[in-house]
Amino acid sequence: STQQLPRHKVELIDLCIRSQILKFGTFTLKSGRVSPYFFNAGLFNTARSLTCLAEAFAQTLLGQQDASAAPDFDVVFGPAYKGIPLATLVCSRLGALDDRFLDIGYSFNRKEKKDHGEGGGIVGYQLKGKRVLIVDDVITAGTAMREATEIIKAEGGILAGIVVCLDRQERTTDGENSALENCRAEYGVPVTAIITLEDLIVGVPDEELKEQMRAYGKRY
Ligand code: OMP
Repeated sequence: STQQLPRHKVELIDLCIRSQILKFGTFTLKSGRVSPYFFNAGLFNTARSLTCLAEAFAQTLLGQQDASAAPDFDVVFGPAYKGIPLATLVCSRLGALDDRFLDIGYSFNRKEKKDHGEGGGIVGYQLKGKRVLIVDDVITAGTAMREATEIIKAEGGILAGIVVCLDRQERTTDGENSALENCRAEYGVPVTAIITLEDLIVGVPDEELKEQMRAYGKRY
């Protein structure tokens, strides 16, 4: 049962099922793997779902910050496109919950570089010399995360941590570890997920779907 999961996880998983943010069927992923489930964060598109998501991100983040110290990051960075509303949401919610976060910034990259107006590849808080927390929707093979860390590096930012909404817990083709574990080892910063495939399997009520997800998790 879901009793073993913290409340913010249970509420998020329930919402994802109700709003079909979590879908079941046959989906080809960016990596080419064919999955029985897909998580579409673009469907966090109402006040109700954003409120639930903000709470889940904030609980996850506050749970890993030292309650008596200043935040260990200066900027929340969301990679375009799906990370953009996430960065805004997380930045705003942290500031509302805790005064110590009122001066953190948020920013995102442009997919197309702009050469007029203010120019530059980053919209929002500039990353140069700043400790940057990445927020994103899903980690599968870690390709999107690699791109995000390269943007931060190119802008002179210092990677401080990564939080994703869902860790699909997939191993890379050549190894034992998941993409998230590889990120942790390679970047040497805290890398966490609000929910994992394991959590989804606990939270999904349908036995047949649970079994399909378990089998997929075993294979990849
Ligand atoms: P990697 O770059 O392989 O880690 O895949 C992460 C990206 O895949 C996410 O940022 C999404 O764009 C997309 N994705 C989903 O949105 N939901 C899923 O359930 C699976 C994927 C995916 O293609 O792996």
